[in-house]
Amino acid sequence: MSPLSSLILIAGLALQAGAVTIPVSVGKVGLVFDPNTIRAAQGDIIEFRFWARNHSVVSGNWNQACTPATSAGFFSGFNFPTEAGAPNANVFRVTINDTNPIVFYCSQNTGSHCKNGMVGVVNPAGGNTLESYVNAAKSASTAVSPQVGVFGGVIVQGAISPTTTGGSSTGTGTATGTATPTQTGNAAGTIAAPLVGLCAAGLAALVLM
Ligand SMILES: [Cu+2]
Repeated sequence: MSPLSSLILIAGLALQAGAVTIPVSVGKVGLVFDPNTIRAAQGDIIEFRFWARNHSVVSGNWNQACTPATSAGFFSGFNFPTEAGAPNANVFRVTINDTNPIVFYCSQNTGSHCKNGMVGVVNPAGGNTLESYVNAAKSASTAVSPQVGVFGGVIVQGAISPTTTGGSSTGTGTATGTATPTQTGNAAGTIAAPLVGLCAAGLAALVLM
């Protein structure tokens, strides 16, 4: 590996080490995101974990409550219908690219989730706060879902294991582990192999005697 690519690798690792994943529960206790005010640094990942009912997450326009951001942003789609009692195994992850204030809301209109305060903010600043948006949402007619499907984040399948969430354990866990020997295939191994063979032969000879 060249010194330059080593440096790039080290820089990449340092960046990853600094970034954190921030879990946000969606609808776990009522029509709320928890937490609903988030401080995130550039590179951090917000992981939306969906609970009962059928919620979504849309990045919003600060100037018009419950409507999508006019550029960039993200939308999870309605891909997380969830039964009561445990979170959906799949999550929606959004990487934060800068520290500008972001607002997001749930666009579920059955129950008027956005209007009823199911919103959250990232890095609030100036007049862009949770309170200002919640107040504006109260007079929104309906919440708008982007018509283009999922964007601005990734759906990660099976990110949440039912065994680690502390929910009622009804899982039928089948062990799928296969004990495959790890093959390191290094030079030392290939040199050592004949030696091991010799030792084995010696042992065999001893046993025979
Ligand atoms: Cu909702």
